[in-house]
Amino acid sequence: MTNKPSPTASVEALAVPRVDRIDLVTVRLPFVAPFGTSVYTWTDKEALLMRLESGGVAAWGECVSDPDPFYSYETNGTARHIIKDFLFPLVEPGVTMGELEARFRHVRGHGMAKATVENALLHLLALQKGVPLHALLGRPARKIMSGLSIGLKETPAKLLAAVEAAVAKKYGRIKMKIKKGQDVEWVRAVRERFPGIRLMADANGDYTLADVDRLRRLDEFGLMMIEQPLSYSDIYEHSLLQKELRTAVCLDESIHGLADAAAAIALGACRIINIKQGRVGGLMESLRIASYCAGHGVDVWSGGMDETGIGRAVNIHLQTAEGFTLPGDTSETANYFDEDIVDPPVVLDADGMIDIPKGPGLGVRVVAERLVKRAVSWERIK
Ligand code: OSB
Ligand code: MG
Repeated sequence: MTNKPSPTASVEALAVPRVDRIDLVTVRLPFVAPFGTSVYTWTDKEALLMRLESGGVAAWGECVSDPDPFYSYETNGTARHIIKDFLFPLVEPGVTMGELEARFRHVRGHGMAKATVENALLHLLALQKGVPLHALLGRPARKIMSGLSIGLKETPAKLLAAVEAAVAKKYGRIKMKIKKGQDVEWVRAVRERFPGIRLMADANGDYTLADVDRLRRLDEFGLMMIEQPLSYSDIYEHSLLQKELRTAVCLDESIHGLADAAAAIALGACRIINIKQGRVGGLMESLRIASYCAGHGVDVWSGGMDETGIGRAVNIHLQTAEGFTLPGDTSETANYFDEDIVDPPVVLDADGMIDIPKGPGLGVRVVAERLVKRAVSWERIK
């Protein structure tokens, strides 16, 4: 056993700030193009946002759930319910963030709802202290690797065009969605045209162990990994599959916290983990998982949920943490929205890297007119 310092001790010790006002705002932003996966095709982003106001300072958190339960059981509706009726009553100024997290554990699951509150509070604390979020997490600034997630396309030609545009921008790696019947030949087409790129595939749980022969055919393409090939709720069968594949398995949907990550690693169910801070219940649990993986030789990257600029900025700050060794699903704002609700948008530099937004807190500003334009509901809960 190593004696690693806790990656969250300083964050856990922070006191929950007093909050004067809390609003839940739902926004709907059209995507520039539909985003297709094996489970659903989304045409817009409907996000539940939490706005905290304290002493004239406003801080935001974004819930990564969708309006539907197709990626995760959590939805914007369940998150609103859990936040209003169960989490918000536990938020008491003066208790530590660690104590608040322990209180939240009384609520089983609902990590996305928990993360929304935790992230908004950490954002507020960073603003009050006048430091960037990554510094509040105890991490120095650094450039973040980029990565693009390309949805299912109607034709191989459209897929190749999307990959070509991403290669031109120097994305750190390219992920393509696959599903049963839209896999081997589509990956082959990309690989033949772009032999040298860092490429991976995400199945969003579309296969079963009965498909092992088909999945084994992906081994010849030198993929960095295959993400969540089997069921969204499985760990054990992935351990059987990983033994049959040369390609590394990466788990996304199955990992809801450190205990799942530890179980997956102990079973050999994956060699890589996708951390979505919302899915695992917030930034503190993300830091723990990343640190644990670093100590166990498991690579980690930050997933994305097509977030608005609020959640996207959180994911960028998180990637300064120890353990985030691979490019994540962090791509340019323009890949999703013509106009986001925050400024500045995420852009890649000439090397395909991403700068951390400058300034205290998230380093991005919610633009009031755009928020009003995109808001579909506004509820004051305090
Ligand atoms: O499986 O990683 C996934 C988007 C929505 C739901 C699930 C997933 C995704 C993505 C896109 O792959 C990530 C992003 O670009 O933010
Ligand atoms: Mg995924």
